[in-house]
Amino acid sequence: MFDGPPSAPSPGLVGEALKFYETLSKENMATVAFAQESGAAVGSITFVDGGAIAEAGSPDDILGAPAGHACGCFCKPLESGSSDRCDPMSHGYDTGRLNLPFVGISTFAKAPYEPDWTRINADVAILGAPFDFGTQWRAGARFGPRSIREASTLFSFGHAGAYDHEDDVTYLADTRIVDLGDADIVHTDTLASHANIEAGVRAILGSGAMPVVLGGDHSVNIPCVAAFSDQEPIHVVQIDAHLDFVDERHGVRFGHGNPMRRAAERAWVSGLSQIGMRNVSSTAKEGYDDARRMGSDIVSVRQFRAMGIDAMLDRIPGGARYYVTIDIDGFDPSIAPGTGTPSHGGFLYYEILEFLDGLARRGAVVGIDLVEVAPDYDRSGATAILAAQLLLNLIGRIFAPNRPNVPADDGANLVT
Ligand SMILES: [Mn+2]
Repeated sequence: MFDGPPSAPSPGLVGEALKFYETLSKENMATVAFAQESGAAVGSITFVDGGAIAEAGSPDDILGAPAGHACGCFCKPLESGSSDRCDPMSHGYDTGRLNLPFVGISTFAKAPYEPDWTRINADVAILGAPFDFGTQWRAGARFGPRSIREASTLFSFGHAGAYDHEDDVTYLADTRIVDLGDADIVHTDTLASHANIEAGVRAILGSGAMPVVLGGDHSVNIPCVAAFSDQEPIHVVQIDAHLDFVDERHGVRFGHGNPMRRAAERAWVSGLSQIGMRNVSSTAKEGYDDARRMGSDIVSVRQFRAMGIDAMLDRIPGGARYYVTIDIDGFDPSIAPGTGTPSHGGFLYYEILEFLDGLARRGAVVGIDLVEVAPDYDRSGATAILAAQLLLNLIGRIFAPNRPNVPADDGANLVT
């Protein structure tokens, strides 16, 4: 059957399509535009009360923008991108495909897929790190990136941005996101897998985009932070139920209990704010002693709530370059059960969104990872939806006008 806009129009195609749409749309008024992959339009059809008129026209006449993107959509291309890549937020309700969230390929936020890591041209680049050999209890975070991408389509209706009525701001309207796919993972080989993740993050940083890495277990933070070795110093802000500050156990130094220790050792990490630690099963006492000695500020969920978000923000150096690492188990298992090591007494959504919103006003956010989503423990999908919702709302706020990541017209608040 006829399935969306034709990819190989022929002289008789408009007539064939007319017959099809006559049966489909007899009762309705509808406008249908056709284009071929080369970008040349072959015609448009307007139905009025069951009648049809076919007319020829140029792509711009018919679609308002060059057509024929690789993804098959009819949206406006990215301004600075090539003509084969599209701006997913430019989909309209009155032109082109409707492209509902459950339709199409699940890149993150249905953003363009960029498999060539030498051609990154965006504000934000998404990299999957489906690695979970670093876990010490339940594995499954290797399926985190796919689940977060799938969940993110829920928020990708294409309303030309995301209007927040409380803030009276349309977020994500001008933010260019690309999805690079996943770093290659070599089963049983942690260091090779981590090296591939590091190479991806380095490619993103080299392009000037902000990396957003989808884990994977928390060990993937180790190559992410390693990739900043030739950058200006970063302050690491961690949301997590666990301190992850183990130095070495049975020779293991790159598992998911080690990343904050490895980060604290890096010369380019100026400090750590570790938020959400609670209960048994976090790092042993010597880890806490080491963390404090190495400069960490450690705050539990109950301490965070008692002091409030503003006081928490005041404990973090102002005007710094922040690297944000979010372990989904920092949230309460009642809203995030899909993780390997859940721990009750965790955060709720708006506590963390408001905190991260404040952080994105306090300085530039230069990198993010979100880790430990293990979707098979949550058949509702709510954990992956939480991850996608938090990331999209955070990215929107980081790139909102006049934030430190986005220079004002006079460049006054540009953080370099
Ligand atoms: Mn962790």
